[in-house]
Amino acid sequence: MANATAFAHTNIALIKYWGKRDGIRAGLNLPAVGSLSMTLDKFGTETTVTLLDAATNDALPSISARIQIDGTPADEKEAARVAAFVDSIRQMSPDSRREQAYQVVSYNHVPKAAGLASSASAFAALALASVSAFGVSLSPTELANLARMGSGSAARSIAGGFVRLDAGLLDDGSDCVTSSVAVHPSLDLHLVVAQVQSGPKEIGSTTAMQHTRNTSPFYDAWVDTHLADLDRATQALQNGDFTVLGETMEYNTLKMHATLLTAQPGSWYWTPTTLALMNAVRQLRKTGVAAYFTMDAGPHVKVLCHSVDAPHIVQALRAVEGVRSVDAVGVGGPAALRATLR
Ligand code: 2P0
Repeated sequence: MANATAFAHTNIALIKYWGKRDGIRAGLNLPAVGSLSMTLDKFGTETTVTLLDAATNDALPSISARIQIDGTPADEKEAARVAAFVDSIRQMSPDSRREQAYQVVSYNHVPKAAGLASSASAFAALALASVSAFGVSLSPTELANLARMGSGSAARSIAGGFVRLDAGLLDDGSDCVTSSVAVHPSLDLHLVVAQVQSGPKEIGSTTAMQHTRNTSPFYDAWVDTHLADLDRATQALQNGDFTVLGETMEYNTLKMHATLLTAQPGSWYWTPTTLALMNAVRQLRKTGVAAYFTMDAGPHVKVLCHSVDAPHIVQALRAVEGVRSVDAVGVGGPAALRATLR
């Protein structure tokens, strides 16, 4: 048996991916809009892909038994999604591994399916572990494209640091690529992540963004105004303009959530605690603390700030009723292999 283990950090979009474009080849999972993210040092996913000999494979009762997430067999839907992704990589193997059975064992160091972007780190780690186990050699750009086919946000968890994903225009996806954004040295950025008490989310982001696209009258405006946000935020990151970065980030997340609120039927990921946290951040700003919020497909609130302000912000957000935990998180590095035994 051979195995490969990879770790990928999760990332949070400062400028959001929300909506897919139809390509001739829908399997490419091409976004309708670009995005810009910060990789998080504390959170991520570790995934091991093990190639199985025939006897071990025969002893495993089902596809779910071959795909384990956080110590338990994946449910059927998750297992099918993971297996389809790994199968597509296995087919690229240069040798007899094209036929080989495998097992996937994955641990999330981030709350799964609750809006903290575990699918980003999950598919980035899975892509890297799979190409290594099956002997497929890819450039970092090709690896990011591959990860995107598993989950759009996963493309941004390959390179580490601050990553921009351009949507591109071509149907073959060849201009939908990631690039690293060099952050101005004066911006020592942290993200304060306030987790709100909640269960698994009711609508997955893939379903929610399709529903929005199909039914919200605001969706076209979201797409039409998005590139201006992406360019403004990218330049602010490069120029060290924290105010422009923060304001653009907040504006962009509120627009994203507005498309979901105005879908038919409308929906929202926020709880009363989410709103209380948004108010708390605006209150902090009134007292001179540079802090801006963003929310993804879940109720949690992430606050962009300078590292020097993080402890004060953590303390303020811990006092908000309904908050489960608050962590200050720095900038994470690239996805990397942990071990490859042959
Ligand atoms: C993002 N989100 O840019 C946005 C903001 C959620 C809100 O990427 O369908 O799980 O697998 O490509 O990557 C979540 O969507 O969607 C996401 P798929 P994904 O981080």
